[in-house]
Parts: sequence; structure tokens; C-alpha cells
Amino acid sequence: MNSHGLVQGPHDHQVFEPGMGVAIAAERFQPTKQDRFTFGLWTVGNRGRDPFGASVRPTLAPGTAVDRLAKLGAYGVTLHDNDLVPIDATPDERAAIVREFQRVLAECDMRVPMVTVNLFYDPVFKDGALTSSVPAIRRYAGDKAKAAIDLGNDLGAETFVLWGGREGSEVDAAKNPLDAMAWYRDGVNALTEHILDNGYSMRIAMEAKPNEPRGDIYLATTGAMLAFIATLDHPELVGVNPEIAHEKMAGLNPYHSVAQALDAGKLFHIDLNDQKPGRFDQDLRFASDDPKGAFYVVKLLEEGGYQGPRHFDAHAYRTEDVDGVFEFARGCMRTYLILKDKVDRFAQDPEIQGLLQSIRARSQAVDPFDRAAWGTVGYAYEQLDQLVMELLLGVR
Ligand code: GLT
Ligand code: MN
Ligand code: MN
Repeated sequence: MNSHGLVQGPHDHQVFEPGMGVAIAAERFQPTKQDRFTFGLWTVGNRGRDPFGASVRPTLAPGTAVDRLAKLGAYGVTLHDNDLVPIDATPDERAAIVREFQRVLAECDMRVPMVTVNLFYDPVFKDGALTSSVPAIRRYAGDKAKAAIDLGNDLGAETFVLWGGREGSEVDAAKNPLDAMAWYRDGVNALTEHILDNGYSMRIAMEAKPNEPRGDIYLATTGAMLAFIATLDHPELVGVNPEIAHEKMAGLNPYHSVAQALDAGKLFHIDLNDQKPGRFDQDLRFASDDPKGAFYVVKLLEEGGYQGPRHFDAHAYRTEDVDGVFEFARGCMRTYLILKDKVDRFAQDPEIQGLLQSIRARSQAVDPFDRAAWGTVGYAYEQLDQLVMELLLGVR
């Protein structure tokens, strides 16, 4: 406690007093281009439609999204082919749309580090795209993905995300998953061929999800994707794009999934958002449900050598109007920066670091090995976890 009766953190100069705290905090957690924050056009463009209700917000033009995100301090946007170019556009229409979009990007000093392909919206994909049992649909899906890779190359993207939302099943009698795996593998191999044939400097990042929109989606987790990638013709060109919410939908700890991807040298991209376990696909504002889990993910990204963009794949609540959508976007970036600040505090906190040191020192005592004694030892993790809680709750 200081003389005002306020709790003081380890950084004496940063005492937050009523009123002034808001101003200081707003200035401190202002995103800049160096933070490399990106948003999918489909995220701020989400119109709040759900299986039970109609859209609640108007269509957001891609140019408006770019402009408003730039003003908030974002680095760039990402997109599906059809977020920008309609599925039935002619080559001339495509060229004109891309030219105009490039003009807006330049004007707003915004980048497109990642593009992806929509292989889930059109009715033709209702039983899968690259894993459809209809060869003509598989071919069409592959061509559409190649065209999206070309679009990404035109826009300067270095990553192509492949999310197989419709690659799955409800009726397992209808499709042998071994066939599906073989078709999926052929599909991804053809995409790496396309990248190599054209000399593009682009890598593919596969995104897992356990379910929604299919009852079961193939390669349901990031771990499953990593095993699949090892079976490809050009595994060096393919990595993963883990999404926090998707790992949580599978009941997993995203921190561990992202760590496994990093360990494998396969964390090519990331989708940051949040999710309450056991719910429908929520795509919540980053860290809004589980700030502690998000803290560890930020810690991993900041300390584990991840160089890519910090990409948000989330959307605003259905209750929001367009201004609420950009409050949502601002919130994603701001929370990331606040958690990044907590990561620094964690590294500098004398009590946390002291405790970690003593835990480590004790674990080095080996001679002679005493099985019974090790069984009775306390690890002090309750104390450690409480210190982290207090750090995150703002009293350290
Ligand atoms: C879709 C999905 C996301 C994917 C996008 C990329 S599309 O919005 O819910 O998780 O990342 O295709
Ligand atoms: Mn995603
Ligand atoms: Mn999602």
C-alpha cells in the first residue's frame, strides 16, 4: 500500500490513481505497426447472423474495414478470396477489384500478410471440398484454392491459410476416412506444387477445428494437423495456424498446442480469439473469457521466437453496431498489449522470479536419490499460481 491507500505494484512509478489511470493506460497500450496486428476482413465484417437469427449489421466494404483498422493502429488485414472478389467474378472484374483494393491498402499503409480460401460457404461444398467424394468438386476446390494463392501473391501475402471447414462428415457410412485422408493429401500436395511451379514465396498454414459446421471435421486438432503434414510431398512448405477457440472446443489447452507447433518449427500463423469450452463456436474478443490462458499464449509468442503477425480471428457480439465492432477490434489489440506488459512484469517480478529460482534450485538436489522424500516434497505451485493471479488482477 502507498500513502494514498492504493496497492502498489513492483514498478513504483506506475501507481494508478483514480482518473489518471485511464489516461495513462490508454496512451500506453496504443497499438503501432511494429506490433503487427492483423484482422480478417470477415471478422470486422461479421454481420451477426447466426443459425437462429438474421444479420444485425450492414455489409462493411473492405475499403472501410482497412481504413478504420488502420486508424486504430493495425498493421494489416487478411481475407478469403470471396471476401474481396465474388465467387462468380470475371477475370476483368477481379483485376479491377484487386487494383482498387491495392490503392486503398497503399493509401492506408496496410499490408495483407495472409490470404485464405473459402471452401465452405457455397452449396457445392456441402459434403466437402478437397475431401468431397465427387472428383469434379475436388478438382474445382483445388482450382479455387490455387486461384486464391495467386490472389495472395498479387497482394504480397507470405502465408496461405487452409481451413477445411467442410472437410468432415455426419454420416460415417458415406465416406471412408482413409479415402478422405488420401484426397486431402492429394489436394494439399497440388497446392504446394502450384506454389513451387510459380516460384511464389508463400507457405501454407493448416487450421484445425473439431466440429462446426460439420458434425466432425477431419484432422480435428493442431496435433493431428502436425502428424498429417509429415506425410506430405513438401512438408517444409506446410505448417499450422492454430486457433485458440478451436483448441478449446476440442477440450484442449491452446498454450500447449501452440507450444507443440512452435517446437516443431511449424507455427506459421496464429488465430487469436477466445471461447467458453463446451459452447457453440463463439469467436470471442481475444482473451475476453480466459485472460489467464491468453496470458500464457502471449508469453509464448513473445518469448518463443514467433515472428509472424498477431492475427485476430474473432467477431463482435451480435448486440453491437458498427462502432461496437471497432471497439471490439480495439479491445483485441489493447488486451494483447496489456498481457504483453504482464509478461514483462512476470519476468521482472522479484517474488515470482525468486520463487521460480528456489523451485528450480531445489529440483537440482540429487544425491542420494530419496524416492520417499521426493514423494512428500511440496512444489509451491499454489503460491506461484496465486502470484500470477495477483499479477493479472493488477495488484502486483
Ligand atoms: C472461418 C473460420 C475461421 C477460419 C477462417 C479461415 S474462415 O471464419 O471460422 O476459423 O480461420 O478460412
Ligand atoms: Mn480461424
Ligand atoms: Mn473460430
